[in-house]
Amino acid sequence: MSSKVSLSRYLVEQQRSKGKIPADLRLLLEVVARACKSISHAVNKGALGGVLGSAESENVQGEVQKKLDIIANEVLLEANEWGGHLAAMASEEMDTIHPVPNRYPQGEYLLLFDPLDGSSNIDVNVSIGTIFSVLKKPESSQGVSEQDFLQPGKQQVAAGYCVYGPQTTLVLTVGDGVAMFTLDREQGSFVLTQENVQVPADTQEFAINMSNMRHWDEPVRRYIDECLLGQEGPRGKNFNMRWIASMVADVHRILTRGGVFMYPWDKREPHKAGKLRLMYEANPMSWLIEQAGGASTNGQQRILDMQPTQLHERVSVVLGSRNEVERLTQYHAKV
Ligand code: P6P
Repeated sequence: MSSKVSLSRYLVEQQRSKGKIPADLRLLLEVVARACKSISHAVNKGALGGVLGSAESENVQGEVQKKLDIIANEVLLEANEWGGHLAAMASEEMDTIHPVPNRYPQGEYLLLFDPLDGSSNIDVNVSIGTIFSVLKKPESSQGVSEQDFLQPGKQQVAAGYCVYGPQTTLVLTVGDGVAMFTLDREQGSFVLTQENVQVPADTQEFAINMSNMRHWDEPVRRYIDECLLGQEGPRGKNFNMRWIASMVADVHRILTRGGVFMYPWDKREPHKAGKLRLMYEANPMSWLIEQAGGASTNGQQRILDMQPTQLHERVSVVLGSRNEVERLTQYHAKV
């Protein structure tokens, strides 16, 4: 029987034999993984744990918070603030950054997260997840400020998510490809179940919220119209559609079997670049997709090259199978 490789062993090998990550980053990722296990446990309790439903509060995005949004955020804060690896954290659920309290040693990393993405699915038992991104604090910086977080996604040193679905699966990159770890609940540890994940360059599956069709820009309308025309149309093949309304679940499907995911700008709120957040949704997901051979843009520009101006800024997202993303970019260029 082939010996199981645990997340800990994978990270030690990334540190020791590949020199990809320093010990401090390895230890940070171990802590994040343990926090995701705790969140998975809370999610799996569902109604039995009294954790479903609204928290009767709003986050910085003006969205109603679910009880589990707040629980997940607290788990990540408490797990990560004492270890000495971080200078500060930032979360979709918090207005400003959370510096590590002075009573703990300060580290050189910055951790950003969406503690529970897709939370509209919590009460209906559909897959949700935690998304995380790790940056290095600029060495020139004294103390830590929001400005330290405003780095392009290509500066990330680690990125990943944990999807809480039929399995709890942690998906991670430290710049050496993408690896997937499934939670072995009997052992209580994440076990390597796939590495060197590759997104097929072509696909016949798109993911978009079709109810917004009348609000899209012309290039997106053209792309989807052509997909819907199927093999009789200009694409010469039929397409399938999926929309889970949980980015983690949609991206996990694309990493597993290909596809293209779109949440484009639309004219409902023209002042907003898009719905999804750049720093802790689009950037980590874009690095994972690129590390797996896919592509990720805002329709025109590579997302990982974008220079953030605000911690919670939003962005349009087109990511997945490289040839489909490039087709959409061409359609935008022709406008
Ligand atoms: P809509 C979840 O709230 C989220 O941020 C992403 O996970 C998901 O892809 C998207 O919003 C769903 O948005 O408008 O379809 O509900």
